[in-house]
Amino acid sequence: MKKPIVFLSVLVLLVVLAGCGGPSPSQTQKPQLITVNDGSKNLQNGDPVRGGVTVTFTGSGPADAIIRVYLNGTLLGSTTTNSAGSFTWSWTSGTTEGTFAFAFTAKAEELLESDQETFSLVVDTTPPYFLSCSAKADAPLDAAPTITVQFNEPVVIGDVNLFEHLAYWAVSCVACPGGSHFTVTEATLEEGSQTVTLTGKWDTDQLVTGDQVMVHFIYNSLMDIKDRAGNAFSTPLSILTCTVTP
Ligand SMILES: [Ca+2]
Repeated sequence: MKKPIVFLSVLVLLVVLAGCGGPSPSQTQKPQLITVNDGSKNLQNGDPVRGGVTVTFTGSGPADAIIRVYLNGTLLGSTTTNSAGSFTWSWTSGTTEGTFAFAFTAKAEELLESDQETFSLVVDTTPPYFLSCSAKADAPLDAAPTITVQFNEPVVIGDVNLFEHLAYWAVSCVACPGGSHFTVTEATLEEGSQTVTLTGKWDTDQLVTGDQVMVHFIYNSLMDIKDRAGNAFSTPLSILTCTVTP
């Protein structure tokens, strides 16, 4: 006699439980970014961009929803998705360097604002340049002496062969009481694209501690040196002085 009542009770309990489980039905589905483009290429999360560049964010979310855009935690603007759920939103970088952390949320009518879809960009307005050189003493007739030259940041070089051509590199002595002597026989852009190694002649060249040497680099625009954001190297002549260290 009690079986139908137990069965009904279990059924009611199951219905109540089903209504409580799963994600909150009152929150809007989170939007998704599909492409972020700076006008010439697609950007990945964390990529650098130049100043004054318009970045277009394209994404999808629930149809006819409000998309809110936050920058570093503050509401910056909003747009809406169309009936197919697509949205685009643009932002132009300024002269302020640093990391810009964007967060996108969706809000459909009658529902709560969604969780955030995040994307960061690093604004870089400084063109690459040669920061320093370093020279280590070497023993005569030992391995060839080397001098390294460092950019301030990793670079992207269009024509590495031209960049490494000896016509554009020279080393001279500023003050060499120790008798340092260096003729560039090879210029090599190292992995990481921030350091260049200049190699001298192993038999006639030497670097002596305390001497001061000077590296000259002539820029040819066909080398097409840029930083990762796309700022162009533009110094016609770079001169770096370094003291030979032990
Ligand atoms: Ca830069």
